[in-house]
Amino acid sequence: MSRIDGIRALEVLDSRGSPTLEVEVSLANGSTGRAMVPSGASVGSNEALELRDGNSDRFFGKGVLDAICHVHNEIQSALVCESSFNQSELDSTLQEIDGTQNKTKLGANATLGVSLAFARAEAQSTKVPLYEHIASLNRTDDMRLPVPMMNVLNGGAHANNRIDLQEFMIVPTGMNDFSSAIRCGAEVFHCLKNALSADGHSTAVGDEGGFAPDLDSDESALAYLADAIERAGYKLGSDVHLALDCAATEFHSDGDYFLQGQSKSYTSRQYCDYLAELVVQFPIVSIEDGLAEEDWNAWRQLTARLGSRVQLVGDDIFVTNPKFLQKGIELKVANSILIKVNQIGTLTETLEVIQLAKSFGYNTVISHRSGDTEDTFIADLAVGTGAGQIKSGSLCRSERTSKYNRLIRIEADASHLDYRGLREII
Ligand code: 2PG
Ligand code: MG
Repeated sequence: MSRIDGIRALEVLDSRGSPTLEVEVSLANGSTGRAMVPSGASVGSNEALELRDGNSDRFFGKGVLDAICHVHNEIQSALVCESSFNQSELDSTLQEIDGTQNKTKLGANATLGVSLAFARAEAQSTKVPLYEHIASLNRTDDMRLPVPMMNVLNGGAHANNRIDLQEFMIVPTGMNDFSSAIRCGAEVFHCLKNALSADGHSTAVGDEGGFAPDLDSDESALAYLADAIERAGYKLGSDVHLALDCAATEFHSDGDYFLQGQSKSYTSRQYCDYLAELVVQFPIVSIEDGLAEEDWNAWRQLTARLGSRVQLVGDDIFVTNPKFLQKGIELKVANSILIKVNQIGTLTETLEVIQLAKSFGYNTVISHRSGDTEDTFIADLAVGTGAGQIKSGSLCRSERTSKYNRLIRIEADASHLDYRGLREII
């Protein structure tokens, strides 16, 4: 419980050079906490609202001064008072003063910045690491280091190439600790770079730091990854597996999936067949958004078909929202959920959806956004909730590696924390 002395919000830049909020919360006891808000490109249509000014004179309409005004006005007047708050009271107050389903009044970027900054300030005032503070909010002692899913090849909305699938990830499932998993990822990343360059492909990187070569098929991208893993001296399918984020909502329209790279249109059923074939061809342990957010029926079929062998992660379809996850649980859709704090807009609601997922045996993967910042909150969130997995992009660009580096630091400081490798996923 803490009394808040002041809240300050600033307009800073994210990794794409677009404005975002940084919020600082000062407590009456002198502690302070700061947080920066991430931003997506392939955005689910039911996500909480990211409030942008729309004033084309500034940042091409992307300014966040209105959200900042909400922090300095409505939010500040409700929270800077004689009362003390704990995290869930603070987050309920934010929800109340917003009063809408999707935070359309204040903006989820305003509420999230305040919510995360307050959590950091409270961790500082109780003198515990942020992940331990999060574990105490979550009433769990199931803290552990997550398995990283590292996106080393970018396509879709995150790159300027013909590859339709958005993320090709490596998952070092056979490592014994987190820092060895990162070392493995970095070694594979460099082998991939050499192989692409030797074949005359570009090694410029996309939004999440993965390479963005203009390859002609998804299979070719997967083959490059498989080859790089072996060149780096690891065993494909035991030391390291593969994972995909298709972000299929992006290429779904009028009921069909149109893959530009192949100039080919698939029905939902044919597209499920296509994914099932990829799983036979390559050691893929996890597929995120294999289908579009509105294609619930096909999601059910895909889950019935692959769900016992492959982790099927719902991102756009669940949008970190208990209401959509509940529907998924009832319909037996997916077996895992991607957790993005800015899809829902407060820490307490994020913790609720993680608890709901775990109580129904769904895996949880904590995620960055394609527009991110140097803020490392999600690293602590992954440990403090015992989420099991994290994806924070590739092994370069500091807004990606900052999360991995924070986890390396946590591992070094807290030798009691467990790391479970493949057992976490399957
Ligand atoms: C995703 C994310 C993060 P974006 O689809 O999972 O990798 O991308 O932030 O653009 O939604
Ligand atoms: Mg996704």
